[in-house]
Amino acid sequence: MRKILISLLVVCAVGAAAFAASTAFFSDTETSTGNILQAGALDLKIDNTCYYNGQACVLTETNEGEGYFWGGIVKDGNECSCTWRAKDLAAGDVFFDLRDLKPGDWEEDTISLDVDNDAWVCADIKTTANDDSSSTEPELEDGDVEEDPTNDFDGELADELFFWFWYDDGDNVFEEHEVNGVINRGLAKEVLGDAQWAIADSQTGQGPITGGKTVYIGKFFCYGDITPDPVPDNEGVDPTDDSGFDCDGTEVNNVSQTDLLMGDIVFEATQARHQEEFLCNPIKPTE
Ligand SMILES: [Ca+2]
Ligand SMILES: [Ca+2]
Ligand SMILES: [Ca+2]
Ligand SMILES: [Ca+2]
Repeated sequence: MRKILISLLVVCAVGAAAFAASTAFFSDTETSTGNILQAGALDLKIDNTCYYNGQACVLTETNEGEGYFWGGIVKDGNECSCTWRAKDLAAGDVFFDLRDLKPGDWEEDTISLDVDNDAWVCADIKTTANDDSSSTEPELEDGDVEEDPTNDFDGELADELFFWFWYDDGDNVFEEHEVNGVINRGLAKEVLGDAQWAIADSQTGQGPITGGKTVYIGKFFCYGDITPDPVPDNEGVDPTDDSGFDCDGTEVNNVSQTDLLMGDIVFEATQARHQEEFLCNPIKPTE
């Protein structure tokens, strides 16, 4: 009986093999390999170009290689550092580093902001010192009091430096078509202080900064009074020719001699996608 059963199993196995060999199925295969989900980048890069009293800080060839010099004139003491190519800012990258200001001095510099993805951008400006620094005789004769070394905010320079910030088109010149694009203007003590500025947020009207596009912020200060005198459209060259402002230091007296203004400027970019209502200065809920 056991032998018969084995024979039947063999017959069945042979039958199954014969069936498989004589039958086919339609089939199709689609393959997707290497699927990727990767986070995008949001990397803000900043460059700066500056002009001091009509001289440009420019990259210049030297015997040792390259360096930045006022007016491109290579000599000791004529180095400058406020022009640089687009990069991530690091320690020592400062927009202002001027230590011998005189009434009537002015500086123009244009900041370029580049993001690689659509972004809202805010600027956070904080004055860290407005110090008397030391007291000169003319300073005291003009009514200042002796420098207080324990007080970093006893100076008068923030009362004398007038600033003007605008959306520039990249030529570093304040032009007629830019008079409606003023971001801020006023004395340093009024506009710097501790401020959060909306360069591009949901209320500034131009939408986010587009990835790959450069946004320029023109910045001008005068040690004295500024009178805007915008250059006609398409006639802007650069501030060695005409900045679009007149700077008048005749009303400045001696109380700000040796005074020192220090501050930090932080640019912050945040993704625009999924943040359509983003504000640099969010409205605080009322309690
Ligand atoms: Ca002083
Ligand atoms: Ca002081
Ligand atoms: Ca311009
Ligand atoms: Ca002073």
